[in-house]
Amino acid sequence: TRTMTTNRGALIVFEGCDHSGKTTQCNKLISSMNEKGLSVKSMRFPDRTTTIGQMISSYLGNTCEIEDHAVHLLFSANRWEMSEHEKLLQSGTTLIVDRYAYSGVAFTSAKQGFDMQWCKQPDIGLPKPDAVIYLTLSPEAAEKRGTFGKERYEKKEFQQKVSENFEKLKEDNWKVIDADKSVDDLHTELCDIVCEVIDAAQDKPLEQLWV
Ligand code: NYM
Repeated sequence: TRTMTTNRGALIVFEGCDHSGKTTQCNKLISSMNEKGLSVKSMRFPDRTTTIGQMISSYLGNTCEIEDHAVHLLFSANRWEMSEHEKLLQSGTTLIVDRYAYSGVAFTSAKQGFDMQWCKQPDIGLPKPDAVIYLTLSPEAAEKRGTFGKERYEKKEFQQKVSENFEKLKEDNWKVIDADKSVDDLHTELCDIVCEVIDAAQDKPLEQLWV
């Protein structure tokens, strides 16, 4: 006899440099998938609504200083405190996530004296994304989209190091997408990819990150 099981949802992460359109595209995906009646939920990291998230937000806004190792661990802790969302995945909800552990590693290891292996350590064992959609944009194209904001890390040289680090983190679950196109064209492209990922994830067990 066949037991009735609900197909699990997919864990889909968006990464990319500033101005690549991650947040815009995540929001558009959520609304169009909701319209289709699919069960989806958005998440973003850092999640600034928790106690840990508020500390991170003050750090990013330069209203407080936190030692570099310590803040790296806070970003990771902020993901672990959301890991109960694995239950949502198992019950059939797809999660669209704006940044994840890859940002954690790419940003911290852009600082002096941090090696990538150390940076990965605290996130080992988190739910592993079924796909990482990495939006790329040349520095020239990014610049046309506006100036950097006032938050920590929003400097051209630092961002350059960050994108080099993202390149080193690519694994076979990554899909590299050129973001230098209109919002609507990119959205159409991403809808197709996301649907494929959801289909493919259904019968696969959820894995653990960097294990
Ligand atoms: N960031 C984000 C990190 O340094 N480590 C992390 O683990 C994560 C998830 O926070 N410049 C950095 C990247 C961004 C900043 O992100 C805030 P956003 O998407 O602008 O709110």
